[in-house]
Parts: sequence; structure tokens; C-alpha cells
Amino acid sequence: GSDDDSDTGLLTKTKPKTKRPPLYKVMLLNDDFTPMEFVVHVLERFFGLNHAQAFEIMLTVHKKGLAVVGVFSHEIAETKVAQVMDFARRHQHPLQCTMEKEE
Ligand code: NFA
Repeated sequence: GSDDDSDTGLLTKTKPKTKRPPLYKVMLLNDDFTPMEFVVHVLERFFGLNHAQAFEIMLTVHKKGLAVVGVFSHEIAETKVAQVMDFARRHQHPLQCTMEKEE
């Protein structure tokens, strides 16, 4: 709305800003060693995808080098990345999962 500036007496517009928190893309990166079935399992287990959706995204990562697997708040994105990285490490697969702020 318009606010009266007490110093200058000028009317200045102030934006009615309803600030939304930033969202983060969680991405999976391709490598030559992690088995395809393991990636599909990760996508089902940690991202709630059905088998067909998980297989499709796994193939996109395999062919394109990476894919966005979900968009979350900072806290949820960090948790997903940590869960995937820990699960991959425990199974001795080099699968990488990263997050990036959405533009
Ligand atoms: N490129 C891997 C393979 O051929 C499969 C893979 C897909 C790995 C997606 C990581 C991410 N076994």
C-alpha cells in the first residue's frame, strides 16, 4: 500500500510481501558403478515414487548424467540428501545425491 514518509512527506509504495521460503532441487548424479536396481530402490524408498516412476527417473539420470528427483524445503532436502548418501555408502555404492537452491 502507500505509506506517508514522515521525513520527506512523499508517498512511497511498499510491496505487500508474503515471503515464501526458498525451495531446493534434490538431484541424483550418474556414475558407472551403482546398479540400476539400487537407484530404483532409492527412488522408491526415499522419494515415495512408484516402480514405474522410479525406473523412468533412474533412466533419465543414466542417460543425461543427472536429474531432479524432487523439490523440497531446505530442511527436508538436506534430510533426503543425507539419507541417500548414507544408504549408498552403507551399500558401498558411489551414488551421489546433491541439492541446489531453485531460481
Ligand atoms: N549408470 C549406472 C549403470 O549403468 C546406473 C545409474 C543410474 C547409476 C543412475 C547412478 C544413477 N549401472
